Amino acid sequence: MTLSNEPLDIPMATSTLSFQPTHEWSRADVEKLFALPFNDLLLKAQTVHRENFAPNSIQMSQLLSIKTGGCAEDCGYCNQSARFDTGLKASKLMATQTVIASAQKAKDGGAQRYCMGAAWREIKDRDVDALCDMVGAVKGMGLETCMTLGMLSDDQASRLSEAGLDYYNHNIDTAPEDYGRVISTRTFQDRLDTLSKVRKSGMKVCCGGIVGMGEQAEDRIGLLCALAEMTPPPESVPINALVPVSGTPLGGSEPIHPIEFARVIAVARIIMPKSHVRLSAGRETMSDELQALCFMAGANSVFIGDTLLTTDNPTRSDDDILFDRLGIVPE
Ligand code: SAM
Ligand code: DTB
Ligand code: SF4
Repeated sequence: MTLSNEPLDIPMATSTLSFQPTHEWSRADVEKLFALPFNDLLLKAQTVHRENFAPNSIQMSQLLSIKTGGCAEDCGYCNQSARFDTGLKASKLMATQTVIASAQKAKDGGAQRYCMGAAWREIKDRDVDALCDMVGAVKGMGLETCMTLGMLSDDQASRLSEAGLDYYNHNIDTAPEDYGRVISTRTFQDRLDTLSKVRKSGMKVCCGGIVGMGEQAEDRIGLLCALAEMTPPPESVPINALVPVSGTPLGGSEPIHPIEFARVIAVARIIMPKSHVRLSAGRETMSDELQALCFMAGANSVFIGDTLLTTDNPTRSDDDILFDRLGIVPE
C-alpha cells in the first residue's frame, strides 16, 4: 500500500468556531470544542493534525521501570506508592548494563524513544552518575532518550541534559482544581516548578495527564487548558487512561466513556497543534475501534512493548496487526 503524506483539501465543518491553529485558547473556547458535535470535532482535529504532521505516522516510545515501587508519594492512581497495598514488589535502581540490554531489545523491536521511569518523589544526588551513564549509553545506540524520575534540582537537570537526555516526563495528571483529590504529598505548583527547571536545562518537555480517575468533565477541560497554556506547550503530551489497580484509592473509579476519551484526544490535538499527542496508558483494554478513533482524532504517539512500567500494554504482535490494518507506519 502507498501511503500519502500530502495534506488533504478538506472543507471545514459548519460551526461557530473559526479555525485558528495559532490562537491562544481561552477556557470558554475549549468548553465549546468539547460541546461540538462529535463529527465536527473530529474533522477539526484531523484537519489540524494533517496541517502539522504526516497523517499516518506514529512516534513509538518504549518504557522501562528502572526503579520500581516503594515511592514516598501518595498519588491515588499509582501502583508504586509505598502507602498502598497492591502486591507490587519494590526493587532498587537497576544496573546500567541491564538497562542497556533492555534498550537494545526495544530498539531492535522498532522503538524510537526509550523512556526510563523511577518510582521516586525526587532524584537523589547519589544516583545522578548512574542515571547519566544510562542516558549516554541509550543515546549512543541511536535512540531518543526520556526519563521520568520525579522532582529535580537545576543542577540535576543540567547534568542529565548534558548527558544527552532529550525529554523529561513530568505529568500534571489532572486540573489544578482537582489536584488535591488525587495527590496530597505535593502540590500542582511543585509540578510546574520542576517543569520550569526542565525547560531551563534545555531538555524537551513531556507532560500530560490521566483521565478516568473519577474527575468531572470540567477537570478534563482544566487539565488540557493548563497544558496548552504552558509557554511553549509540551513537545510531547501523554494522555493516559487510568489503568485501574486494585488497592489504590482510585482503582475503583468509573471508567471514562470511550467517546469522551476520543474527545479529550481531539481537543488536545486542536489546542496543541504542534505537539505529539500520545495515546498513552490504557491501550491494553481499549478496542481497536477506539484506538483507530484516537488516531483519527490526532493521537500520533504510543508506547510499544508488552509492559508499560508495571502494568500490561498490548503485545507487539497485536500492535503490528492493528497498525498494519490502519496503514500506520513508524514516524
Ligand atoms: N515518579 C515519577 C513521577 O510521578 O513523576 C515518575 C514515574 S510516574 C509512574 C509517571 C506517570 O505515570 C505519572 O505521572 C502518571 O501520569 C502515570 N501513571 C502512573 N500510574 C498510572 C496508572 N495506573 N494509570 C495511568 N497512568 C499512570
Ligand atoms: C506517562 O504519561 N505514562 C507512562 C509514562 N508517562 C511514564 C506511565 C504509565 C504508567 C501506567 C501504570 C504502570 O504501568 O505502572
Ligand atoms: Fe511515586 Fe510517581 Fe507513582 Fe506518584 S506517580 S506514587 S510519584 S511513582
